[in-house]
Amino acid sequence: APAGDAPNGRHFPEGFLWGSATASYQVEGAVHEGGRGATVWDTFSHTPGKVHNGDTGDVADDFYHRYKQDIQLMKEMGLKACRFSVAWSRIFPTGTGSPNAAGVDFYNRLVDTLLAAGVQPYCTLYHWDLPQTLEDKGGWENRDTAKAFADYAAYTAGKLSDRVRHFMTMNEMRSFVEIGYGSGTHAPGKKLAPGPLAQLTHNVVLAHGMSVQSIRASTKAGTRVGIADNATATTPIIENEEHIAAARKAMREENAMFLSVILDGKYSEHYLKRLGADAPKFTAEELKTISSPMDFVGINIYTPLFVRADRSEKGYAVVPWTSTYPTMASPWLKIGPEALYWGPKLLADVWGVKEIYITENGASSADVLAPDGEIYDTDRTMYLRNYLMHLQRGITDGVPVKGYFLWSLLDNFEWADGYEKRFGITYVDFKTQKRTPKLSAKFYEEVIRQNRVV
Ligand code: PNW
Repeated sequence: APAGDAPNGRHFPEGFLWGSATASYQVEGAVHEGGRGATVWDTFSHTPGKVHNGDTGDVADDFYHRYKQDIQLMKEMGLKACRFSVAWSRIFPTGTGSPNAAGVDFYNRLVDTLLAAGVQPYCTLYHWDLPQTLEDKGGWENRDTAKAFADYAAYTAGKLSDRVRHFMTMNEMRSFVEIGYGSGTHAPGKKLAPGPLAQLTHNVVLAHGMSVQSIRASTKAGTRVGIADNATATTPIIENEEHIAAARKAMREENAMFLSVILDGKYSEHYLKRLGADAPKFTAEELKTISSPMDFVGINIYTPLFVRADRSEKGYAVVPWTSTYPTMASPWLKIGPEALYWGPKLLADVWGVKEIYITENGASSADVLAPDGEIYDTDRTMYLRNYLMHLQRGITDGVPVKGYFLWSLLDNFEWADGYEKRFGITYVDFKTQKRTPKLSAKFYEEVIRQNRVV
């Protein structure tokens, strides 16, 4: 080991799965090719005033045509795994009905190219690009959407499971529910009242559970099914007994309508009490479906939620952000490396989860080209180094994290922020589609090569 090494060497276990993550609408482009149907994000991004600068995903990173070169980039960086998502409307252009062979072909080629490059494919079945036809029938407010999702997921996973071992049902339920249907700043841009929003949330977790079952029924034995949830990473404000106990309670409570109902098979009393007349209607049978056992749990972690002990009935309180708290280029992205210790640790402690992946972690920065043509994103590199230190600390303490997917391989369509916020470790010139690995890519490559935080 190099001189000055920490006693434990900051090493990761042998075989640790280093990866990167992307999502269909954010990178693919080619929205009118291969028989793809329109999605809520096509509609939303083409509605004036919804996305920064009027940007759309029409071209994005043109990944649909450039995936081979991009997989070559992954290979050069030494990536062991790639998390990608399937665009539902490439497989079923109107959400249901007959499958579109050209769509399946694209993902077949993608998976084959990844495998040939020695990169393991991890497939997400829903990363927010709902077919527009389904939204026209009520979207996630309509319980039939849950059935349509389970059917699409089963069909797609069935086609890929001879080569793809890991499937994630959904990405970040809280984001597309609360931002898409609550505040309305993401597609489809609705602002539902608390009652209908809670019922929609219930349909979403039900869709997840139904798809866990349908994927199991349609895939090869040994297929592993999980989720990529943005579980709120409750983090003790000070690491002592009382605040850690508070963070533990908060973990269950703050995730009540998403991961907690999935892992507990019931809604917490506080959640139902807090909603009162707005609480969702559900049956015992549905709760059973929602909590269908998973093989692994993936969590996306960017920011902690600091909590402290208090004497309230809940036993904890959320600590508000100070106005000077450091953030990355996105105002919501508060820097809190401890979240990558406490998120997975509480997942393991509270629910006994035995196989955890960090399905996303990364940062936006104001990347600029230096005169020598390089991008020295020292802030993103600092961010990654510090978060990875805490991930390593957790694994050393026995937290069963098997892999880490950095968001993102490429700068891409950052939803309502358009192309203004860059999350890539590879810079993309959106005029020429030229890719330039940033300092952070070189840092990550070295982390992977040495299998330790450098
Ligand atoms: C995640 N917030 O989104 C998504 O899974 C990605 O598609 C996205 O590009 C990435 O993180 C970076 O934003 C989030 O407001 C969007 O707290 C918004 C929030 C969190 C995550």
